[in-house]
Amino acid sequence: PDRVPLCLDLLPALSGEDTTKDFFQELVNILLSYVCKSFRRSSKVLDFHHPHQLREGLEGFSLELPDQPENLEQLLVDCRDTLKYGVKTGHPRFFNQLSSGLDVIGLAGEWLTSTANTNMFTYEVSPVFILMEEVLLRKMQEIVGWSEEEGDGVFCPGGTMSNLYSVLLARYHFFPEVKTKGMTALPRLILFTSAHSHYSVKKSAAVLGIGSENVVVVKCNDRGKMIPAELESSIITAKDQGCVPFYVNATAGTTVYGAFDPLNAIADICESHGLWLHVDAAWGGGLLMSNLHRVKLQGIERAWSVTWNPHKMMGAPLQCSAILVKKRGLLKDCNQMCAEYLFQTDKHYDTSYDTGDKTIQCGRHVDVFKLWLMWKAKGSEGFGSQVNKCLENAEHLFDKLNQRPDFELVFKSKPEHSNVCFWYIPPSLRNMPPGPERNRRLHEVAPKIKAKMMEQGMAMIGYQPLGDKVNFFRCVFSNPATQTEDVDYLLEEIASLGHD
Ligand code: ABU
Repeated sequence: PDRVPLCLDLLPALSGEDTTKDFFQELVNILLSYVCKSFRRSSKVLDFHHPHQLREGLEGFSLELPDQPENLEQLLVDCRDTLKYGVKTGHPRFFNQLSSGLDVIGLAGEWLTSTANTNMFTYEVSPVFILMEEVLLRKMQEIVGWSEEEGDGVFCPGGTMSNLYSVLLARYHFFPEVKTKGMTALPRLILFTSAHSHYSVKKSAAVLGIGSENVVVVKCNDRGKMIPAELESSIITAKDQGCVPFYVNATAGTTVYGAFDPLNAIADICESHGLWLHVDAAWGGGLLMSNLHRVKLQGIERAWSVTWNPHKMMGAPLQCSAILVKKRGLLKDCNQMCAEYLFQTDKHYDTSYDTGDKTIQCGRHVDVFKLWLMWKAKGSEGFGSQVNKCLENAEHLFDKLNQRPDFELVFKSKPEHSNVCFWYIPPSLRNMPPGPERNRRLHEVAPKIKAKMMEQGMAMIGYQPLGDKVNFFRCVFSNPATQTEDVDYLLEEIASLGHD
């Protein structure tokens, strides 16, 4: 046609094949150009605009939804602009989040997954993906150290949901009547987690009707590890108060410090008090792939459930998060509702593969194919090398910080994970004595540097306060594209933006 094609000219339109192919060819060019730029150090990590600027529309990029269809050319421009104003989380100088990097095979897997556009609830609509999930879960359980008779699990939307599953399952394990009778049938339940653990444990207690006030926050040492003696005394106190402790979350790789709780000591306490031990290894689970670093998770095999996010340290595209459960059958017993329109028991195949009824969702995205494909491409050893490299970068940063008088480490010992926490000390604060005034001013340094960094767009790093520590930077490495030169660049960038 003379006119510019519209979406009505694409498949399923009669003779829509050529237009569809042309459209996709153009789209692939846009995506490939973005992928290549993401790895280029000369390109920006982000092209920052404030929400009101983006909302108002920039250079023809409008978020408003039209009544009349836009043509395909305009849609391609919209696709290009969407990427242009986003953040290149695969850039070697993106240090902002635990999930970073752009794994090419993983991306191919995600593209295929979207193309298949199916649902993980039944074998009849996802035969291959359901079996892939089984294979991946088995492999991960083996790596955790569970026997062949043990182990179940499911991929779900993120670490918070995985942790929610763990609390749900623990409660059901001890009080199966909760499924039908609700919380009124139960005594006052108490769960335990460390001061440095992820906020999702409290959120789970709130969501599940247990109440966030019934989460006991156990003290940590200076390094952010749970103190086992504190855990034990908190359990005893809760029992003395007539409450019923049932669950302990230990963290393998805390969000900010990257600390590993002492799993064996915590498992001993859980065993002696008959409590469910969950290990939140959302961040630290990836270290199980490394022969050098898996020792940091010693004792994880004693957990009753484990959260492990391959979209963090293993570099799988978002989202890819597993909840692994030691006791087989518990997921199903806890969550099954037997909807007859979906989970018919008289199907002509083995319906134990209709895994959807084990989950708290109905429809479920296919999160497994990209990980399965990455595993094929790298092998377990490839993941191990990737993890080792990220931890080498962390050590490089730690060494550099130790050598520089303009930076101060938040904790002085070598990082256990790839988290390195530090302050930049501007010249005006260098000779100030420690105290509230110095803290007040230091608290303002990291946000100001980050704001300038985002405006310039050449790197990105996160900051936060924690406990009695004022705002400090947290640098994390999970992107295998990052090299030591990027680490050096980051420090120079911070020093130049923060110098006063
Ligand atoms: N717990 C989700 C990851 C948070 C982060 O990237 O810092």
